[in-house]
This record gives sequence, C-alpha cells and structure tokens, in this order.
Amino acid sequence: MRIVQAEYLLSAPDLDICPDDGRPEICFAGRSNVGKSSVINALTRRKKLAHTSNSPGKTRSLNYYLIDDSWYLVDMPGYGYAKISKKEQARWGREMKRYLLERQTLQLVVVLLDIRHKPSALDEEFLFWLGEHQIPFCIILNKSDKISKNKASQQEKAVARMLRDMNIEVPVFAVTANNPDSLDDFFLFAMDFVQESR
Ligand SMILES: Nc1nc2c(ncn2[C@@H]2O[C@H](COP(=O)(O)OP(=O)(O)OP(=O)(O)O)[C@@H](O)[C@H]2O)c(=O)[nH]1
Ligand SMILES: [Mg+2]
Repeated sequence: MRIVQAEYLLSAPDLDICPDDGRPEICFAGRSNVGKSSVINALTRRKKLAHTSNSPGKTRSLNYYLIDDSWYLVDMPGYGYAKISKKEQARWGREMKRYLLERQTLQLVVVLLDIRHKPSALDEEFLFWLGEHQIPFCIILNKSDKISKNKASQQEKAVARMLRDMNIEVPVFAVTANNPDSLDDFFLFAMDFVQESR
C-alpha cells in the first residue's frame, strides 16, 4: 500500500479556513526544523511537495495536502521557533491547540522528535497535553540516519521511559526522511486511522 496521488490544496492561517468536505486528516506536529515537511515529502515520495528549509520556521500555516483524493496530510508550523515574537508564538499556540481540540476530522497527530536529542521541555509539555486531552497520537523519531543504530536504540528506550513516566502508551517509530522505506511501519499504522473513519 502506497500513496499514489498527492497534491497541495491550501494553506490555512487559522482553523476557520480548513477544508470542510469531511475527509479525514492526519497532522504532523513538532519542534521547528525537526523534519515534518521532509517526512511528508518522503511519505508521498515527492521531493518538493512540502517546502523544507535549513532555517527553521519555514511552515507558518496549516498546509493541506490531498492524498489519493480521499484524505489529508496536514503540515503544521513548528513550535519553539525563537525568532518569532512572543506575542505571535502565543497566538499560534492558541490557534494550534484550538485546531487539535476542535478539528472534527482530525484522526491522528504525528509528533516528530529528533532522535539525536532528548525531548525538550516544550516537547514533553506537548506530549503531556495530547495525553491529557486524549487526542490520538504517535511519535516519529526522525533523522535516524544521523546516528548509529546503537545510539538510536538507546534514544528509543529513553523516549519509551519518558512516555511511561507520563502514563502514555503510544507507538514510537524511528525513521529518516532520507529513506522513504523507513516509513513503512508508520504508514501502515497511520492508514488504519484514515480508513476506519470512512
Ligand atoms: N539528515 C537528515 N536531514 C533531515 C531529515 N529530515 C529533515 N532533514 C533536514 O532538516 C531540515 C529541516 O527539515 P524540514 O522538513 O524543513 O523541517 P520542519 O519540521 O518542516 O521545519 P519547520 O517548517 O520550520 O517547522 C532540512 O534541512 C532537512 O533537509 C532526516 O531524516 N535526515
Ligand atoms: Mg516545515
């Protein structure tokens, strides 16, 4: 099972502009620069569907991609980007929380973390918040090409421990956007969420 068709639909600066056709959606969230847009490109096997950049803060709205005419991938703006004013960050934070809580068609939140680093306080807060609000989510540990297999499995264990401490039970997938095949297990898991909702 693979994505055949993927096209950019629209960029929604806030919740009120999101599509209202009832198609199910999966969103990608996480710190700025962690590779959300790159993973979307890898999943859809398109090089430039979602804009990626070396400088964080590239994605500033909810970007909607229509997949196989039946569901949406949503690229969220990254959090923790220091160059945006505090006021703007707070506004975004509120808008994103509203999206995550109120979006009826949202089936699954995919939280990306950088496999090389310990999750930041912001990451932990976000994961806790999702758990608290019983929003279905899973975790992708991205950029696994940047560390050894050994180190990667240590990091996976550390994240599993952190989740246990928060009483959260969700799947964790170690991947790299540089190798689309590394996303296979994640993709199978995610597909259950868009299919169930149809
Ligand atoms: N080596 C390696 N580089 C990656 C990987 N994923 C992303 N990158 C690089 O990391 C940088 C940021 O990637 P983006 O996909 O733009 O990150 P983002 O999370 O969408 O960032 P924002 O839109 O700012 O929130 C780019 O230079 C990517 O090429 C990966 O798995 N391995
Ligand atoms: Mg992006």
